Amino acid sequence: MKPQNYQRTLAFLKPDAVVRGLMGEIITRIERKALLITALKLVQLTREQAERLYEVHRNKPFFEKLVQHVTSGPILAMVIEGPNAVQTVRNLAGKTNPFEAAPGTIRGDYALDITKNIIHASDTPENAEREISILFQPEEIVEYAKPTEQKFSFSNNA
Ligand code: FUP
Repeated sequence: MKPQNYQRTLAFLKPDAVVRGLMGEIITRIERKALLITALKLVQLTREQAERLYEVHRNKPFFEKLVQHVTSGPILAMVIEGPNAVQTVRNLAGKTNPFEAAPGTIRGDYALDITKNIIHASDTPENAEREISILFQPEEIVEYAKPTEQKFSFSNNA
């Protein structure tokens, strides 16, 4: 049974993380937290996808630089599920500005630059669904559970 607060979220590792060879380390942190990755792919974002992902920031001074960065190379996009997955992944990511992000968080440990801040993570369940639909087809998301969450049936006919 999935708990009531079970959610899914969208995260992606930005090109700075991919080209620095940090994909494995960051995926490990997500897995260590016992979250479930239900979709994962390397994507070259189009400008249109990047603009849609960051549309709330369209009028901000950093928008162009941000779009340039996330389209500068591949991103690793993933759907992540678990209890309070939206906030849980944001907690793993840390504060937006790496200068303020605590050591132990992904941004706190790996980033120095606010644009190249390693990871994007949706900020609400509604935005997660919107962002997932920009990056994934429904059939790319796989439904499964970890062995510890599965129910096992035992035969007692022996
Ligand atoms: P977050 O949800 O932590 O990714 O933060 P925001 O939605 O506020 O910002 C989205 C992205 O815009 C950040 F990942 C980095 C970039 N950004 C800047 O480059 N400069 C800023 O002053 C704020 C955000």
